[in-house]
Amino acid sequence: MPTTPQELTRLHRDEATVERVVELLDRDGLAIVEDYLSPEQVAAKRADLQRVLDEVPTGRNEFEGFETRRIYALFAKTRAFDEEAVDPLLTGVLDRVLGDAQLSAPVGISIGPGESAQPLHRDDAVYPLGDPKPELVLNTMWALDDFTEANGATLVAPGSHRWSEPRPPEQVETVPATMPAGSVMFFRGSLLHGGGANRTDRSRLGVILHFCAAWLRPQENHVLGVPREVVRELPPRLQDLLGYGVTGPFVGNVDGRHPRKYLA
Ligand SMILES: O=C(O)CCC(=O)C(=O)O
Repeated sequence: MPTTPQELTRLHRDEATVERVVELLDRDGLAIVEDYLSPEQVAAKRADLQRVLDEVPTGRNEFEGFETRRIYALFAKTRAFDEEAVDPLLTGVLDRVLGDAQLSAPVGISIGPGESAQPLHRDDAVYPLGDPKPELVLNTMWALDDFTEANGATLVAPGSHRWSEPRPPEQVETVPATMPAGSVMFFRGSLLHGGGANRTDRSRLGVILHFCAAWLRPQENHVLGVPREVVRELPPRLQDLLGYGVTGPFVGNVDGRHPRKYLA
């Protein structure tokens, strides 16, 4: 039976296998794994992202959020998510859902006090292919604060990845994806969701590591956004994910060669 909005299934990290996560992604469009990061990891990541957030302006429109700060070009600015981008559970799920994949839009998101709810959207809607689409996008939200109903936990519409027809906004039932700091939520590109309103006096920090199929143009152009001298120092798998990979025999080549040759 599919889950009702009120009862999102939450896995503990010990029971979070690739199979279980994919099963929930198929059933609900999302899968929450609680306490995936330790409190020490959360504290270290928060501290480093805070350093970056101090320099970041608030958003320019309703979608970015006028009270929300976003860290774009994340891998140019922090090393805090290098390990998570190549995490075995994540890459196992990516293999199953997208096949060969790359980072598309990695962003730190700090929803400030007084922010209103973000318009609901599907992450795969940036690709003008009509619905239903093939599997193009898989997203993960890493909670660095407790995500609560009051502070802007992501609002999700469980099951919306399977709707055959669009529904008017007033017929879309959402539920806040509440989870403790250190948890990660996987969600399909076809799942309707959006940042929640923050009615507290503190900001809510999360990081999205958002992936697309490796043959598709990513939302953010990392090859320009992350300096080559930074990418050169990263492990090969992360270099791949940032656009220095080839998929199929030719997609991504540079002058007939593997793009990694240009990092040397
Ligand atoms: O911050 C959130 O909870 C979700 C943000 C989001 O979906 C987006 O910015 O595309």
